[in-house]
Amino acid sequence: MKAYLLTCLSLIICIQLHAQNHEESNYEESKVPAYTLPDVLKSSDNKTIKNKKAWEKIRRPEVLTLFEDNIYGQVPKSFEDIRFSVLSEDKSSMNGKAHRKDVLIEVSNQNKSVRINLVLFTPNKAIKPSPAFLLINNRGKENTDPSRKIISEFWPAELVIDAGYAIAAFHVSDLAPDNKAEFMNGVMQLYPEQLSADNGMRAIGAWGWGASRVMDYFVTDPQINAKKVALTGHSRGGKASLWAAAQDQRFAICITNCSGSTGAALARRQFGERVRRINTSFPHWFNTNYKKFNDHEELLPVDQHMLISLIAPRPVYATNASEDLWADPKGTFLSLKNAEDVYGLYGLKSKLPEVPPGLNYPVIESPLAYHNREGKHDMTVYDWKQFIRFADYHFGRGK
Ligand code: GTR
Repeated sequence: MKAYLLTCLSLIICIQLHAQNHEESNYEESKVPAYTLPDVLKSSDNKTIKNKKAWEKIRRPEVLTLFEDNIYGQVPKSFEDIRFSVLSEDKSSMNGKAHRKDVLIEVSNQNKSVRINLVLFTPNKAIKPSPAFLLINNRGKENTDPSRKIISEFWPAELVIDAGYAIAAFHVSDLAPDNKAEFMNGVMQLYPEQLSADNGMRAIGAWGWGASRVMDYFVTDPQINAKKVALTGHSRGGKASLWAAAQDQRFAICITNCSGSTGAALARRQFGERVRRINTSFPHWFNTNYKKFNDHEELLPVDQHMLISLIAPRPVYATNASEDLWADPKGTFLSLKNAEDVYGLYGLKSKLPEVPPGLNYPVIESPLAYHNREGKHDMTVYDWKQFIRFADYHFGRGK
């Protein structure tokens, strides 16, 4: 009887919680609260930033620290050792079109090490080092199958190779397993002090850190043009791609696909997934300080347009999908729009329209690019085709 009552009680609590979660999320534009974004071009001592020199010297470092302290956590820069080894390779994979290398990247610090397994294909038709796409893979490893027995739309490697790019991927679990009980069993072991710091690194930071270690490898590989690497990620991987590109200026392009809350979408709109929700469902993604902003997005000293601004003058492409209101398509577009001023300091003019473009209407020939694809929360061949066009344009490979 007691057990029965307990089961009933927990069921009622579950139903209530679910209803609450649902209520918590707003999907109506008319219910978006009035908000004022923090001014990306106003320094902490209230000076207006008027040129790129002042941006780079004063404001950019300030904004980077605000994101570290309040959201993503510190990014450890040093380690004792890094080693690269090619575990296996196939010079004529994809029917002779590509050279595959399985690269092991081993990083050690404080007597601990982490092993990043990189899957890499380079185009055999290349006569020069190839520009590359790197994916932070947050889905199953089968999506980046090195044997190409499984071909996934999430990582259409053949398409990218045909376009003349190298394509690479690593899996987030190599850096930090994606759950609150195990995320510390990876990079965090190399930096144990991070765990107790309120602004310590967490899973998203660890995945971004991994992307930088792959870049450390790219600069040593003569088949790769490390000056032309586009970092991509979907959803939680897209949050990590933005943070990694903000931190590591060696990434020439950043692509963030359906990244939503604490990715490319503005927090202050409180549309779709909110800060409390993300911190509750995924307490291991962001630092401890971020929890202070549960239900208080308006108190954040930053908003996500400032994360995009940190990537300037490098091109950023953000996307959404029409059925993915959880990731706030309009808030993503507005985030890009509000980063335009910083790109302007570099003399770069965004071609984004004043209001979000229609569905399947990519705006590509712009340092700040955007599309809202018809369909679900996903990364598809349609998305990748636009990413290739974007890279072609910015890397001067356009026809
Ligand atoms: C959702 C989460 C989003 C997004 C997504 C994903 O459950 O609420 O922030 O990251 O997962 O990664 O697919």
